[in-house]
Amino acid sequence: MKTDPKNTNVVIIGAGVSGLTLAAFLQKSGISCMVLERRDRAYIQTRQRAGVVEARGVQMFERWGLADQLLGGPVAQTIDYRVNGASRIFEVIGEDGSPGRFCTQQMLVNNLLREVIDTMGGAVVFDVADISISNEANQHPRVNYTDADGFHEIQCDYIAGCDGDHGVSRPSIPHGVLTKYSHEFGYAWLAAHVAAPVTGHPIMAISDHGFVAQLPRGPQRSRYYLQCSLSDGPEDWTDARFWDEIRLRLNDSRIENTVVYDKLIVPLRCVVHSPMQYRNLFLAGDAAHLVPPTGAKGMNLALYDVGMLAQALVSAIRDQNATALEKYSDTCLPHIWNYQDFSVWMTDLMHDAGDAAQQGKFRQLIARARLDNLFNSPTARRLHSEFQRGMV
Ligand code: RFL
Repeated sequence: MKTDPKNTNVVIIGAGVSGLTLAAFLQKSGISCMVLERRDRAYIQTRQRAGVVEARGVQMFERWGLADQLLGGPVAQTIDYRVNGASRIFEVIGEDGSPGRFCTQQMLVNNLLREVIDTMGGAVVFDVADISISNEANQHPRVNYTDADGFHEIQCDYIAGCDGDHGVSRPSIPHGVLTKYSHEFGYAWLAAHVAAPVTGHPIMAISDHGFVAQLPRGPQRSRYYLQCSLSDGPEDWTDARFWDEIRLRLNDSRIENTVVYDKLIVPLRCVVHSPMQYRNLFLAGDAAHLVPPTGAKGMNLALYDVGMLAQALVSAIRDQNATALEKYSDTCLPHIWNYQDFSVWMTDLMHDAGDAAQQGKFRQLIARARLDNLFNSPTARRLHSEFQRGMV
């Protein structure tokens, strides 16, 4: 049964890190919004992904007065870059001294839900289905959806498409408006969440047998990433094979098998959809671009987008000045391309330097020389630190 149209300033599609951050910023500015999420609350509260909010993101949350409510404590960002078992510790040192903060994506999403729903009384509707978008010229946009109560129609001023790579926002834009730019690396990562803490520093390890990383995901948990074939499925990686390969690539026979909670195959690729807007619909986060997880930039780019979008929406709605909104895509894309460049550089470095079967011995030695530069050249070290902090 059709209900009366509801009105709100902004409909946000997707309650991931970008949708919920945007909702928090808009609500703090007195702009009404509504978040529509296809999953249930329990599912999004337990979805595991990123680990650190970099310094740029921390400064953004501080400007909006939400850093202490949403983020964990400062994190000394160090990386143990290992080559065939030999450790070299890289310290991420910022020119202005401000650190990133440890905050898993899951922790940030949980804190955002508490802030948006419980503290600010915001509207987040879970378990929605059949979202359709009407975004015609010279008309208020409308969003239709169904939930357990039936069919709903919302009229709004603007729509934020924060629904990831497989959402409905981007496909609602007519064919030919957006251009997709993409790059495939030709390999994948097996991502596994395990019951073992990182005991020293987070590890990014290069080995003649392929790449492996171990990153912290809580006091007793960590995430391993193992380079694997694009054609592999989780079923190809028994726990026994997984742990044998970790010991081999980390050159450490003392590592013990522990519980493996989940295994996921992530193909490594880059995608940019340009422009990031059409009429009154604005794309943010993974709905607009994807980066390989090597540079740990996906969540951080999503935060960058919604910081820009929130400011632009507040100017347009509260101050009746739409200039920043009209330039939203032009403002975000140079930063996104810069971090695509960093992510490609990191991904090539970490994989070319490893298994020579990947790109050949010549590229392996070039990549190892680049890695030496990170430790021997103050200029290369400073630039790498600033990219890690998101400040370039
Ligand atoms: P999300 O987090 O995917 O949220 C999108 C939300 O939209 C919902 N949705 C819909 N809702 C309504 N209707 C529909 N039709 C819908 N379709 C989808 C989804 O259920 C979901 O709740 O996108 P968002 O908000 O743009 O955030 C992007 C980040 O999640 C992503 O970039 C990062 O997780 C990437 N990433 C990492 N980023 C980092 O900065 N550092 C890292 O260390 C890092 N590690 C990773 C990662 C991503 C990974 N995977 C799973 C690809 C590690 C991995 C393994």
